Amino acid sequence: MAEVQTISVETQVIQRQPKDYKSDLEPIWCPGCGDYGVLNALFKAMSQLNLDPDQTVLVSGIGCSSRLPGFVVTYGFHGVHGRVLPVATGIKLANPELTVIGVGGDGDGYSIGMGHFPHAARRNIDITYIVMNNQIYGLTKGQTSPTSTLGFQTKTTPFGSVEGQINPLQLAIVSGATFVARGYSGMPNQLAKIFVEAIQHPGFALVDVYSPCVTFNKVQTYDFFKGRVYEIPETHDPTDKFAALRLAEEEDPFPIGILYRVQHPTLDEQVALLKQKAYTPNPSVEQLLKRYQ
Ligand SMILES: Cc1ncc(C[n+]2csc(CCOP(=O)(O)OP(=O)(O)O)c2C)c(N)n1
Ligand code: SF4
Repeated sequence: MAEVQTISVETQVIQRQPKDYKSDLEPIWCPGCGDYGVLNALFKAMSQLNLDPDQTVLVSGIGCSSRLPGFVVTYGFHGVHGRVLPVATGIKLANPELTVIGVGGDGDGYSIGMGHFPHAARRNIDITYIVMNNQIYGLTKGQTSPTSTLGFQTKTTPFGSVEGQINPLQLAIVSGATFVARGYSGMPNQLAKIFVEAIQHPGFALVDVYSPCVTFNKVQTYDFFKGRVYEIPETHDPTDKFAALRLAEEEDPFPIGILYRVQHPTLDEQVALLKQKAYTPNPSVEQLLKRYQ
């Protein structure tokens, strides 16, 4: 009998640093834009998780914030306005091994993209969705968004907005999202920690980040948030849906951290099971027809 030889192959684990995720493209956001804080926190989180750029995809829509994938050395998909979630869902279903992170603005996600938001949440697709919420449309030079406050004045609402705000955190929770958090780009270390948890979470993870637009939003500025944000205390039970909804209702001060986190089967897991159930090797015509009887 031939002798079995074992060959040991040493695999070297490369620890990537935050700077290793930076692409050659320099961000062209306005100096002081909150999106820089989001990008830097994401670099830190990716480094902590040692994400493999070849196995990671960033998907965005259109807006200042949606430029973000270009600044990171992962795969990227800069799509069309409001379509982050369907594109991200398609990528994850086609290749469940990938880490898929959607990014964009409040206009992109909660206005034109709103039709997709509750459905991605209820399907519990295993993706992370980071919304850079500056409570205004930045790229198109400052119109109201669904998170703009009542009475908010812009060039197109000179007498103040007469439309109420949506609450994306509550909407995500009641729609079935299994991880819901709020971050603030002025608290970058805490934001990086939230990103780490969100990316690791199996299921739909929303991180809504207050990310000030220093050029067009003269109300929700860094000064405004000073003293108006607080870290959610450890005594909060993130599995308690009603406690999470109450926290999401709070304003001034605004709670920052993980509001809600539960575990449910993900869409990609369910689709994999469905494939097993539906698979019949070399089915006969009779077997196929039987399914439709
Ligand atoms: C189908 C379509 N409608 C409208 C636009 C114009 N548009 C581009 S970005 C944008 C909103 C940007 O605001 P937001 O998504 O909040 O991102 P921000 O620029 O503030 O980061 C709009 C309305 C577009 N590009 N495509
Ligand atoms: S317009 Fe606002 S959102 Fe856009 S880059 Fe400038 S500060 Fe950022």
